[in-house]
Amino acid sequence: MSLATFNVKGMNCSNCVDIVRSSVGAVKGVKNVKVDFDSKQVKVDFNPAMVQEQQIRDAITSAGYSVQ
Ligand SMILES: [Cu+2]
Repeated sequence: MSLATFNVKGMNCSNCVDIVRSSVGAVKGVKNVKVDFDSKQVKVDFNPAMVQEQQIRDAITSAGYSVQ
């Protein structure tokens, strides 16, 4: 398992948090997603044999948010 932290821009309410969490959680190979609204950090546990960090970034940007 790998852990990656993403700084996400554009989350401004709890609904955004839910959207980011479910979008990233739907990526195959992602095991756990923690979204911290205050720090705007998204911590993702994933299986590096199944998914790469770039695909997680893509899921966040596809949902309408940007990753720094
Ligand atoms: Cu929102």
